[in-house]
Amino acid sequence: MFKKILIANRGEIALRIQRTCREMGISTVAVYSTADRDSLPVRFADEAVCIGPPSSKESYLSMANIIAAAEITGVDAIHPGYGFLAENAEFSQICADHGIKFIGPPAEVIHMMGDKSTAKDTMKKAGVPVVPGSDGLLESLEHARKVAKVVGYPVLLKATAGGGGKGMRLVKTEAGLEAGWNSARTEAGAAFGNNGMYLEKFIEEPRHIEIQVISDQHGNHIHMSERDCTIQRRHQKLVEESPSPVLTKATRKKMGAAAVAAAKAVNYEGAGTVEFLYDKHGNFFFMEMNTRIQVEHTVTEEIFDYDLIKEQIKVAYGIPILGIDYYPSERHAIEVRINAEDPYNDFRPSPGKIQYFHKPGGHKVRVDTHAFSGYTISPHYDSMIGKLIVSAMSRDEAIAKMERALEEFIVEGIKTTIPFHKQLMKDARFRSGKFDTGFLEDFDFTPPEE
Ligand code: MV4
Repeated sequence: MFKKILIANRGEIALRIQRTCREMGISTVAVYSTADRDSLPVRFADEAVCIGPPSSKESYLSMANIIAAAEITGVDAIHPGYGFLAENAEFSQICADHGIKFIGPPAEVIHMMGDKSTAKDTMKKAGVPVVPGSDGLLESLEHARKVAKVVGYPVLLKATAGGGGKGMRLVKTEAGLEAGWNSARTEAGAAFGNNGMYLEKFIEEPRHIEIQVISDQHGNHIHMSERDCTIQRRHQKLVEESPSPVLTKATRKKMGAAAVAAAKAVNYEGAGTVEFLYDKHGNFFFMEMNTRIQVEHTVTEEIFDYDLIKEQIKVAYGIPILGIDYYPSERHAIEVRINAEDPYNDFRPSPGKIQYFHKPGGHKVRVDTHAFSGYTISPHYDSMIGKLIVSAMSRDEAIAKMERALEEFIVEGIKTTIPFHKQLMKDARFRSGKFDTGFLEDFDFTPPEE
């Protein structure tokens, strides 16, 4: 097994990866910016190397600084976590060139999935359902007009370098196509230095359902069921659960098989997530594939009692996943993201010092966080400060447990999303399980009475 792993990340995920390494007897190297000098991942690491000032660009995104830290400490592998360099094909390649195992897929796979139009074409060829639209990139406005006429309005123009909603335009009628084309292309060019566009029929009131896959280096690919991430705001997930309240056994089976076909088609390696749009008629379509461990991997861990980071490390070392047979779990897990944001002021970031921090506990209540009493949330990084995950034998029981756990969660000194999640757990529509990605657009964000 690897002897030493460098964790090229910070916050809760750095701590999460470190915990598994320790349990596996693997020594850990933390890298940190000067803003994170007093953080828990630095304190608990076997070795820690400062890689720069608070700005991400000069620290957690600096490939030169991270590779230098890896060389100095003599690590066998680098775990990138999520965000930062996790889906950077060049970084995966540089690690390989330095004889350091990148815990994730090879550069070519990351690169291919990062180009959304190419990824979609590859999936279509592999027999994975895709949304009707253009084959490959659009050559001109005229080309877009022709394809839109065939699939029918409304249509979505999407940037091939996009994902997460940037460079995306909804076009309701032919009259709006030219304006949408021009503005999406300009936005994509400025944001990504790539203005390639493709077009799809717009799926109305969809859900976001994704499948966890794991692939080893020997051509074995398995899936670990779905996560429903329909509750999002401006493409930021706030709640994730498994199983999805709407999937039938038959659709779950088909979606799992499609995700495995997707992984096979690209010779995938490591843990990955295949995202699908799920429409109101029960059809599903490939959206994109994330080539990293995701924030919400914990939901899958809780329903299967299975350590996904451990599995990532094992397959990265070359251990096969053969002999594993997954039966559907009987548990229901829900995760809420605890962000340092004011939910009653447009989710505005609320950095600062946490005066008092108390985590909930009890049976099947998990809190993944790097925060503690006296910790200061830096304005330089993501506002997610932790995740609260509960599981039970039914969705209703999981909601009841989540409500109870949220009542025990105390964070003083900064604003957090906790009061919003408390409201959400009481919401009739949320409890019914019948909602789509527009759910939060209609949500009543009136602050609760104290
Ligand atoms: C769509 C769609 C409807 N129809 N594609 C949003 C980000 C990017 N990953 C793709 N997205 C969407 N693609 C078609 N053909 C609706 C969305 C979408 C969305 C998807 C998942 C979760 C939340 C969303 C919020 C708005 C739009």
